[in-house]
Amino acid sequence: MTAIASPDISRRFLLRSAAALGLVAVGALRPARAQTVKPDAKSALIVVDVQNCFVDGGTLPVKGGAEVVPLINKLAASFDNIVVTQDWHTPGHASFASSHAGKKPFETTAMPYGTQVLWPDHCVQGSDDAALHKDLKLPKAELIIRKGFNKNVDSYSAFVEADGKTMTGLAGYLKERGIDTVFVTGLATDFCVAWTALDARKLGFTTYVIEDATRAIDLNGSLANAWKQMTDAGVKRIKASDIS
Ligand code: VGL
Ligand code: ZN
Repeated sequence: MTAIASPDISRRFLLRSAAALGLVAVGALRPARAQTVKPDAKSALIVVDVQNCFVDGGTLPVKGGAEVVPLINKLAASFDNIVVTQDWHTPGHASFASSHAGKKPFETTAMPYGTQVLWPDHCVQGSDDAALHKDLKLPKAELIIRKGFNKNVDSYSAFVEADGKTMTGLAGYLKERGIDTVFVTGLATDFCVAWTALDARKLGFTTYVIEDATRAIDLNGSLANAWKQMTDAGVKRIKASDIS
């Protein structure tokens, strides 16, 4: 007898093939598991503004702000280079609503460098409010960048003040040390984290934001807007569990 498959066998074969194809199709629809990222000697963790002012009990509390602290402490073990930033305003700073007659916090005003959101008085230089969160444990951090200390100019970004031209020195520091990749964490996602990440991209760094190690203010859609701008600029949005 010649080896011709019986109709029964070929039907079973077809069914099995279809099932296999089905599985492949479902697999293709499932989002690809993000590859883990391994920070190397050219990577730096940037911990933005994890200060008393931005957690409960502070002057400009970010919802859930303190929740980033244990995660950042844990992430720090994966990095050789860690930079910390502090929002560090003069009394009577131009970003404070109290410095503008008739203005209330969370309104805006026109500054020579553009529209400025006006905040409650916060993170005044040398105050307990401006101190780093007491549970932040980053003994290896080698640099603290303070920003927003020019009375008439705000600085959400750790790289460039809000005038768009005054550099803080962070880019030079990182570049002189051969660092080409930054991982941004801290507070707040939609202001200082986003502006720092966007400037990092502009300055040529490969840039990640570790989303669950940030918390947002989310003022009038600012969070969605910040993620759109970051994604469009090539900032990579990852989770702490993506880091090996
Ligand atoms: C920040 C508002 C005002 C921040 C600083 O750290 O995101 N937000 N100053
Ligand atoms: Zn500020």
